[in-house]
Amino acid sequence: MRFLYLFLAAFALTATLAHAASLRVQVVDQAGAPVQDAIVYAVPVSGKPPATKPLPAVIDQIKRRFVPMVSAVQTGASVTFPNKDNIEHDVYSFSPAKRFELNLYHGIPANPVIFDKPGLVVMGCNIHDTMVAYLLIVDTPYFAKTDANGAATIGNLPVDAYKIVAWHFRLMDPNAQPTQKIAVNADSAAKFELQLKAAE
Ligand SMILES: [Cu+2]
Repeated sequence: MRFLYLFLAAFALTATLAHAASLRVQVVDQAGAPVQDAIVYAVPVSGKPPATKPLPAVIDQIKRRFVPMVSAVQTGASVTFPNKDNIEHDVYSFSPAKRFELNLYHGIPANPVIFDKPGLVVMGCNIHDTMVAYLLIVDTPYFAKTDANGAATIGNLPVDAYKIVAWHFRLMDPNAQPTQKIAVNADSAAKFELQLKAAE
């Protein structure tokens, strides 16, 4: 009888662990070179993702650059834009997913910006033309950004079938984001080859 309990406990533990999967994604360009700063995200094929609360994010301004230059949030997330320079910035976007302007400021603006629609928001600074940031708003809590090796891991993914999407700000055709359908198990992997415009 004791053996049966042990067996059941082990079985329950295995079943619990099986619910948390991760997906490793490798992104390369048309020449096979690793692509940094690509966003990959996973949307369950069957129905909607769980109703998770979007995590807030921060986009700093440091030495007249947005840091990070590329990021992603779940739809509904709030983002703060701390200015860590000793000059003023004037952050704005004309993107349809979110038009806004934070008038000339130092330090941390009082109110975060809520990104309530999915899509791409490109931000700039009205004073410094070279400043640019890309924020991809996605309808899922499951996303990650590729590192210098073109690798990203989406963790804490419930075992399920997903549509995996890859995006990069230099995509040749921004409206044609490559997708793959994958049954994600305990430890799954996917690879994307993106057609990118040359870096400026
Ligand atoms: Cu500026």
